[in-house]
Amino acid sequence: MNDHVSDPLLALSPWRSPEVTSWRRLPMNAVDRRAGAHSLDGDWRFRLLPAPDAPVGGDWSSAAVPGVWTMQNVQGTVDLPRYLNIRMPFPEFPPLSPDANPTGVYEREVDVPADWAGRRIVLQVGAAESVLLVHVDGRPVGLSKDSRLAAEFDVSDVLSPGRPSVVRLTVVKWSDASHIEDQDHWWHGGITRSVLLYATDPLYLADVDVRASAEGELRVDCRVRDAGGALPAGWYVTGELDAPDGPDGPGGLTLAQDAEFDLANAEDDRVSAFLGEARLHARVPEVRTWTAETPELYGLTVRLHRADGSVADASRHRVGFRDVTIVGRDLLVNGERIFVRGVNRHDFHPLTGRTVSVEDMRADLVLLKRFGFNAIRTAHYPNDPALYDLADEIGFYVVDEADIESHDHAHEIADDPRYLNAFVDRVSRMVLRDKNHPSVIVWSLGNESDYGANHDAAAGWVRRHDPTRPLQYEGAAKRGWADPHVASDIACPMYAPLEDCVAHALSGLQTKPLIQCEYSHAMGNSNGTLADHWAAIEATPGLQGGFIWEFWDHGILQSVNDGRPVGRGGAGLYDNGVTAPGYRWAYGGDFGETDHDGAFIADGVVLPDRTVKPVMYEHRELAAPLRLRGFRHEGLVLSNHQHFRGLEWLAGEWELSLAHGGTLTAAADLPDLRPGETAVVPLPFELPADGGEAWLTLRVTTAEDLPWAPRGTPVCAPQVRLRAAEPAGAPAVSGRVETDAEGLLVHPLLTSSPTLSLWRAPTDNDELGGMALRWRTWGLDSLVRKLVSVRQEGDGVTVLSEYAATAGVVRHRQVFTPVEGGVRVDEQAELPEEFDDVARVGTVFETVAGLDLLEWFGQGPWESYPDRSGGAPVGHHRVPVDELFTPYLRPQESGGRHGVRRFTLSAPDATGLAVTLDEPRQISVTRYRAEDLTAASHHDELVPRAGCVVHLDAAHRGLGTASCGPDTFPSYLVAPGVHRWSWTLRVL
Ligand code: IPT
Repeated sequence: MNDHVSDPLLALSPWRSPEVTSWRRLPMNAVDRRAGAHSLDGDWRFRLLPAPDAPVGGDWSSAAVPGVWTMQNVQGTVDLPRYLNIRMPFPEFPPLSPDANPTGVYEREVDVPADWAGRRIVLQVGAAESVLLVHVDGRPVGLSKDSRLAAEFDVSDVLSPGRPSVVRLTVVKWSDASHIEDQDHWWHGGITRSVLLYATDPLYLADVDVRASAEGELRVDCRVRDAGGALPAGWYVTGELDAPDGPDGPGGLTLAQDAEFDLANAEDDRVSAFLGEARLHARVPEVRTWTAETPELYGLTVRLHRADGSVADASRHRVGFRDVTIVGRDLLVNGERIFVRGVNRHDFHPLTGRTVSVEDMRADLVLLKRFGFNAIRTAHYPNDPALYDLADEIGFYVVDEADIESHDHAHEIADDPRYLNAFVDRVSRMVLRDKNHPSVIVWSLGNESDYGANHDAAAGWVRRHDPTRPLQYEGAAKRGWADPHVASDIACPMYAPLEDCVAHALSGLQTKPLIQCEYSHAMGNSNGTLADHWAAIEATPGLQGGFIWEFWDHGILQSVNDGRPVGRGGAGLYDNGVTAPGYRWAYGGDFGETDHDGAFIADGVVLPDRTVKPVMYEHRELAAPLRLRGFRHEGLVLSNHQHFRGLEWLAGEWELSLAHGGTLTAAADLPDLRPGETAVVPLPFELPADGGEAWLTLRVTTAEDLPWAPRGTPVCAPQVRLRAAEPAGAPAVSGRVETDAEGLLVHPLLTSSPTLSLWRAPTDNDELGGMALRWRTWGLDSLVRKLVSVRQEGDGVTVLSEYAATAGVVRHRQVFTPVEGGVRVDEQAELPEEFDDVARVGTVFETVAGLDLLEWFGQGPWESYPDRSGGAPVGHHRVPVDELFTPYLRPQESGGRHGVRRFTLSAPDATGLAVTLDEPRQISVTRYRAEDLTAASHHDELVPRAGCVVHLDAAHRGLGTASCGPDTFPSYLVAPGVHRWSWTLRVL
């Protein structure tokens, strides 16, 4: 095995040959062989070579399989994770790759169970990137590309039961295939999914294709093969269908072989006896249909019998009866127009890179389900096979995407005939693997690869093979959302401005459903205007939703000390998104790369440890299955906003929050409503005459234990205002206020007096959208205050000052008036016209240490901003100061609370301060100054201050999504001109 030149697998340099997609790889199929298989997972001998044709000399170390070597501290490994979005990590043009090409050689002894003698033995490698070469005892067995799908090889001839053999898997990192695996995530190298051996009878089920319609039609096509070539006479298949309640429940069926199909085959002289095809057929009475809301799964066992009736092979499937159709410009599931509340999901883990366990995937889906998501796009490649089982079971619509992204060389590759085979190979193998999953409702040809003949070829294959599902491809849709002649049945743009989507839907020209494949980029503190998007989607026929980009922040847990990924052992080193001292969430540039795309890899709705970002609460509310509206003071309108089910799975509790009173609760009886129905219910409370502003919330939870949520899990909290706030009278003047020589307020609880703030630590959107650059250019990050005058007027003090920036001067006035127990502050700032879009206009001050609890009346309890506040109901909230802040990977503006009317900051002995605002305002209370956050690139660099940094904003800019996509809407911008705000500070 040391003579590489004579090894045909190496001699042909397959890593430089896009035409070669595999050699001796078995056809992809949907027969699940995991049960009864012999796992080869565990530690393998490992060598990292500098190139695929380098000699395999020297010492072996060991590496975990599955696992990428870039995440393991394998002895001698110098190849670390690397993050680049679009640009390739090497300069070679397709199909070339660099000569310096890390190549992992994995080896281990394999003992085949003795009772496998005489059986057909198959080696399955779950996934390896990007070229896999397989040898057994030095003999070439096969090769495969297509890094996110399994490769199977028949090893019956090279493995003998009872005699140990050496299996070698050589994984070449860079190849022609890397150019079509240029997705926006970390580059790694290794084997990312399980390796196993399984055995079958020589007579075996080569594939099973299940079609199950919402009308209860079940058709199962079986492909039968024999290792000897010719099929033995007399074989037949049978099937058994268990109803969703299990094999002992009612409604099971026995499926017989379809004689008409056999007859048609027998009469068709193109069909030889060699072609083992059989069909099972049944019509299921009173079928329980599958939807994401009602994931009803039947169990199916297909058995292949020999002529004597004995079973040669069997295959288990779960069947969901459902239809997907496009009618006009609507995507329908079982005839109903659905909303797609989707997210893009990568296979990602902060300790393993790409290897995800079933428990990990279940945790992802359970979380998404709890936060109202009903759809996943498997960006940008077929995800781990278990993900689809879980989606079937928990209930998600899946857009299944092929592993094709040629971003950096998209235009060259889309029409390059050398890559034609690879495109068709990747798309067809995905379809062959995943076709039986009811969750998969749409196929996607890949991502960001321009549009060319190679796509049309793949589309042609899919349309012929699976006419039961629509097909989408953003690159094709780019040529025109209404163009009927492209390889996309859905207009699936990315980051399209909302107004363009609405205009298209209203234009009369729309021909296809409009479902954005990516929108609302979740990088850092983001997802502004999500509520506006959903208001428009729900109000505009032709718009059906989209997939938020994306689920994960792909931070890798890294030891700051040695700069290496921590790897599998790091489980206890993070909690609630925060890493232990000495560790951090690494992003692009943290592994010594000079060329990288920084924190653009951290753009998910969850932090790397799956801690939810505040946008998740917003999403949960926007997806509420139950809606609430006020009705002419006479009652409330409740509506069932689901597509397929009633409200029986939900329980409710009314909550009345009074601004000047407490919170009252009462049990809620939810009406019996079918989807789309509404009911008027009486007000559950007599509204007390006093108490001020009043809000009624319906706290909706799960009524029973569900596979994805225990009973009592919050589902939504729709809210209506029952009474507006009365304008407050001016408090009586009392006492005196003290200012210093600079006109700054002197107060025993403040360590830094209230001054004007126009700056926030730029969010990723502010930075990448160019706003932060403008603010810096204007000098808003380094305002210089100059006192103009201090005047004692009556009992108060009026302070005029100027805040000089590079590009203009902001005149500021503070009027301090002593009131009972404190001071009232009336402020005014005049922004010159040049400052036509600033981050905030407001007050900042700092408190003494020890005031560690924030209690407020306003929106909450989680973080909210002017254009991301839909999921934060108004009420009385209390949160420790240290928990107000969201640790976005790259430190930035965080911790804001919207619509706050008043708050207290207190010590455990209830002393502290109270602030009342003139109207609902944006505030934040954190341990960091904006400049602390601006200066840091990771959280481990931040030193929390002992006191609190408090911002009260007259106006605060929306967050938008400008790091990739539209900025916030004009109504959420902070305009120039005069801003006025008032607040009262009292000592508790
Ligand atoms: C789009 C990509 O499809 C996705 O992988 C990711 O990179 C996302 O953007 C941004 O995070 S492509 C972009 C050029 C619009």
